[in-house]
Amino acid sequence: MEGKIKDIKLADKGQRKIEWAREHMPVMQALREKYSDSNPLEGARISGCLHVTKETAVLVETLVAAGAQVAWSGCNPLSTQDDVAAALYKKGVPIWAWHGMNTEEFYWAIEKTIEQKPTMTLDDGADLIFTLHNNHPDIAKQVYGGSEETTTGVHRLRSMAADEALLYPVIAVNDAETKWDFDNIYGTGQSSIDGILRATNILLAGKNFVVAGYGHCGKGAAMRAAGMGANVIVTEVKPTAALKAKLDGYRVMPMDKAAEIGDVFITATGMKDVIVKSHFEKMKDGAIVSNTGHYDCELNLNHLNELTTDKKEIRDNCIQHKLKSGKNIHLLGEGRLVNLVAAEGHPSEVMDMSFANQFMSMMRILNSKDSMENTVYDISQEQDQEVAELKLKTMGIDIDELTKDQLRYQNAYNEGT
Ligand code: RBV
Repeated sequence: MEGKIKDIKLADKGQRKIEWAREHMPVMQALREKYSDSNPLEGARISGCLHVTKETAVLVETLVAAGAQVAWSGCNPLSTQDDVAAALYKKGVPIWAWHGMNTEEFYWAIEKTIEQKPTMTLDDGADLIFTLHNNHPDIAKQVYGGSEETTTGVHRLRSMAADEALLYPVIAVNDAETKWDFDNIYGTGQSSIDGILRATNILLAGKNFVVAGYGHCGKGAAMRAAGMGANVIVTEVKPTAALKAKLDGYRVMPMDKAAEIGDVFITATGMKDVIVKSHFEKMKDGAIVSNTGHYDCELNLNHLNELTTDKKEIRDNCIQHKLKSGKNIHLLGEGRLVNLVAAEGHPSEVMDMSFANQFMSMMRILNSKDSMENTVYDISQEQDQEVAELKLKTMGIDIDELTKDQLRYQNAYNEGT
């Protein structure tokens, strides 16, 4: 069997987790039922680089049920759930992923998935696409297309497309309404708070909770922290986003000021060096710092380490840094995605829609590969509405439909008062 995981003995536990996720992902179940007889992905070789979670396992199962040949690696060294990886391996999925892999092992795992010479790629953060482009342009040129799950990845791929550096078309799953309005807001919001609480068990009510970045993810974290009684402070660089945060009822100020009064910090910007030495120096004794952005560069950990005289693990995923000044700062999840490192990532119900978009993107690439150009494509309006409609249906919710007369009115320009 091809692959490398931590421990096959964890497979049964992983299997139970996957069953739980499946029950909470009815759209994925509907897709599986629809396509498992006709096998429309027959002959497709899909290499995936995406967090190995119970939800991802449901996506993998669905791709396999539709006929695809799949090879998988994780997209973050600390997000792999070893029991889920073991369950996938036991089912016969070639998978190279374990919790705590180092950087060299991380890229080795991606290389292993490239050995199957993929016809399609499925990324979260674009590390697989980059590795293919940098190390195997010959294989990349044969790839029909790929999809990208997250904001950071899409951002970089759009830069590549602008430089005409893309060797195959990519679909920006992240930018779908049924992805970022749900996964990024409600998924990140809940799971990031979940991660912070599992790592600290602090009371959020009454705390100053600093959110850096008020995009979809920051908005979700702010909303959920406020809902638990925290005083939310937002830091931003974009005027419109700062204004939205202010009108949503939060305090807005520069990080220099927020650093002095924050009890808990979470970065959600996609930018590096959001919290640096001068901020760590200003923080209160006992401050808690975390990140929910894709890469671990938002908190400058070199700076934190330079200020540190002693470190100890206080709880799982919570390291106490004793600073030269005598203060303590607590770092959660090594500055990596706190929701996936200290908790289990986004809940299944939102991943249901994100991964339905992933599945449909694979189908779209296979069906339209001959007409697609080497650029970044958005998900179509039709697909967005289809996913939302399916989700509503599984929730037992009916909605209204426009009448013929209303449809006519919608496009008329000659009717006034
Ligand atoms: N994410 N996946 C999960 N439970 O499988 N949780 C979060 C899961 C994805 C999410 O879609 C986001 O865009 C990405 O992780 C960030 O790397």
